[in-house]
Amino acid sequence: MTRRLYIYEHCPFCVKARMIFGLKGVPVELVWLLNDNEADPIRMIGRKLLPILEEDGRFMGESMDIVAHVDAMGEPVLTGETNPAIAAWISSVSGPLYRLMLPRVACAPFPEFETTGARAYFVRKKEASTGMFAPYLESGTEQLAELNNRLPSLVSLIRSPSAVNGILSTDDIHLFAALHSLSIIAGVVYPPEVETYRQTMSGLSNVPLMDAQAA
Ligand SMILES: N[C@@H](CCC(=O)N[C@@H](CS)C(=O)NCC(=O)O)C(=O)O
Repeated sequence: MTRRLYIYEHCPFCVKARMIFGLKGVPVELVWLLNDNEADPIRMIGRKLLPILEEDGRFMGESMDIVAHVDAMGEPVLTGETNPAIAAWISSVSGPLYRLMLPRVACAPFPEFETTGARAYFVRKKEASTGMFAPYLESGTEQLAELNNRLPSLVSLIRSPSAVNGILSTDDIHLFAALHSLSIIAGVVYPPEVETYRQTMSGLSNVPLMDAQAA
């Protein structure tokens, strides 16, 4: 069977879809599209939105649909209960997180930005919705302080480094995707429990963090 996952390296929704393949040990071919490639996603699912899973010429969008589809192959692994406090924590950081993350992503050497046109497309599109990137690259200290203030409250929610609630659940998918986005921001201070969790989850899911590109 041909099984391909079309992704952008920086994209948190693509991270979610990637994770389930690693957690399940299901082989998949990763295909990085250029950020300004509108034609291929539109041909596949009618919208310019990644991730997209292709299986023998059939296409599926929506990260959590892909997660559920892959988890249903054989024995499911995401069998644990979810904790509303995890979703609440993620939404409490999402404002400062995406303000600082997107400008840094725009400067990173990811495959989706291999051409100047693809990088310019990203900057143009995201700045139109979030505002200019420059102030958040030059400073952003207020947002960084907000993130660092929020991280300690995650510690008591982590029950195990290999599953936030003790048993793997969709909370791990959403939480690791947020921590993956956070990893491109230099100056974030991870409490030891959070550091161990994000490293363990990166290993288990086979999705590298962006620490090396942090700015
Ligand atoms: N609900 C979708 C959202 C996916 C999404 O927003 N993907 C972004 C990348 S992070 C995208 O492809 N946006 C189009 C663009 O950036 O041009 C999912 O969960 O898969």
